[in-house]
Amino acid sequence: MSAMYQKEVPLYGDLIDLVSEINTDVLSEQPDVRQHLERTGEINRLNLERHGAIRLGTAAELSMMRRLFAVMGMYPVGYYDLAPAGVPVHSTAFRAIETQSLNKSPFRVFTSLLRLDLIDDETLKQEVTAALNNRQIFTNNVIDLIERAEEQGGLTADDSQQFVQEALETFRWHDQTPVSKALYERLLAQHGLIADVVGFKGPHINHLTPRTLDIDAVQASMQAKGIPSKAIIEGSPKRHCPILLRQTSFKALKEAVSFKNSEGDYDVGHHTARFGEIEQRGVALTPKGRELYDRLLNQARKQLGVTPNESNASEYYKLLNSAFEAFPDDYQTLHDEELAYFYYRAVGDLSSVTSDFDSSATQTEMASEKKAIAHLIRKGAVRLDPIVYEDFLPVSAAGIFQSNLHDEKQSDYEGQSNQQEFESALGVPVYDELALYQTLQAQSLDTCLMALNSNA
Ligand code: OOG
Ligand code: NI
Repeated sequence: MSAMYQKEVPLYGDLIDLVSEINTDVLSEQPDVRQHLERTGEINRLNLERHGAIRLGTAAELSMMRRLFAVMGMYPVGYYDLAPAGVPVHSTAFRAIETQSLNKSPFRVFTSLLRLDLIDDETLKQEVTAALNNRQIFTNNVIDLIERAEEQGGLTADDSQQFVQEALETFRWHDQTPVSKALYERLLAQHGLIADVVGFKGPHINHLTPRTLDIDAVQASMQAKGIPSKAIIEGSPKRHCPILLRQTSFKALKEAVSFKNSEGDYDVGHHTARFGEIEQRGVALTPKGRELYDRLLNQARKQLGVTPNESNASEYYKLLNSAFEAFPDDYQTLHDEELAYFYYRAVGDLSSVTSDFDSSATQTEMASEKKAIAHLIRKGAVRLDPIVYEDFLPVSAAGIFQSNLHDEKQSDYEGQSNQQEFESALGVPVYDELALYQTLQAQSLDTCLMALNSNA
C-alpha cells in the first residue's frame, strides 16, 4: 500500500524522505533515544507507516471491511464522533490489540462511515443511496478469501499473498468517477466528504502517516521547503515526556479526475482529498489524565477564541504551552498521580529490596500494593515503561479533516452521537481503548510481581 501510495501521490514520497532524514538526525544526536529504540526492537521499523485512513459509504461496506481487517488480526478499537466538529462521519480504528502483535505491526486504519442521517436534502439522499448501492468496493476474490479465512481460522501462505493483492484493489485511486460532474458538484455543495465518498468507485486510501522522532522539526522543514503544511501541529505542545498523539500533515492536493457523462464519455474536472501526514506518539493517558488533557486543550482553544489557523499559529502555541504547564512532565509523577499507563518491569538487584517486600500484603490490599510498588520503583527493582497511545483523538482528527476540506462553511451537526448505530453497521461492538490499556498495565503488574516473588 505504501509503494502504491508513493506512486500515486509523489509528494508523499518526498514526505517519507524528509521524515527519515530527520529521524536519522535525531538518532545520531540523541544516543538515549537510539538505545531505547534498540532495546524495544522498534529501530527496524522506525520509518514505516503507522496509520492510514479510509471513508466508507454504507453499513455493508463497513461490515465487510471489518471482516477483511480481521483476517490480518486488526480489530475495531474506539468510537469517534466527528459530527460536533462539522464532519458528517463517525469512525473507529482497526488495529492489533495485543502487545506482541502491536510490536510486530502497529499499523492502524482510521475508518469512517458517512452519516447519511445528517443529510437533510431528501432528493440528494436518495441519489446518494442509489450511487452507493450501485458500487462494489471489494473484488469477488477477496470476499472468497475472507470467507475461507473465517471457515479455516486463517489462510495458507499462498492464499495470504493473494489476499494482500486482492485487498489492495479496494484502496486504489480511480481517476474516472462513476458519477456525473453535475451530481459530483451537488454532493460537493452538500459536503466535501460526501463528494469524496459517493463520487468514487471505492474508498481510496486518503493518507498514510509515518512516525517521526521530532514532529516540530518536520513541520518547520515542510514550511522551509514550501510543502503546503497544515497550519498547526495537533495535540499537546512539545514536552519532555510525550503524551498521546501529535500530528501534522501536508494539505490535500488538487487532482485531475474525469466524470462520466450520459454520452458514455468523460468530462474533465478535479478533486481534492489525498494528503500525507506525520505522527509522534507518547504515553497513553488514564481517564483522569485524559480529562486533564482535554481541559487544558480546551482552555487554550477558548483563549484563542477561533479555530487555530496560519495567522494565529504562534499565538495558539503560546497559549497551549502555558496551559500545559499544569500537566506533569516526568514519568514518575505521571505514574504516581495515575495520569498515564505504564508497563511494570522487574529489573535490577532484588536482594536489596526483597526484605521490604511483603508479597501477601501486596496481593490482597490495593493501598499497600501501591505503596510497595512505589517503594520498589524508588529502589530501582521495578522500572516503568510508558505504554504507547495506539489510538486517535477526536479534536485532532477533526483538525486533520478540516484542513483538507476547502469549503468555507463551518457547520456543526446537531445529530446525536450514535455509537450503537455505528456498531450495528459494523456488526460487532468496538473495543474500549481505555480498558485495553488498563488490562495491559494490570497484566504487566502481575508478571512483575510474579518475577519478584520467584526471585525473593
Ligand atoms: C481521517 C482523519 C483523521 C487522524 O489521524 O486523526 C485521521 C480522514 O481524513 O479520513 O486520520
Ligand atoms: Ni491520520
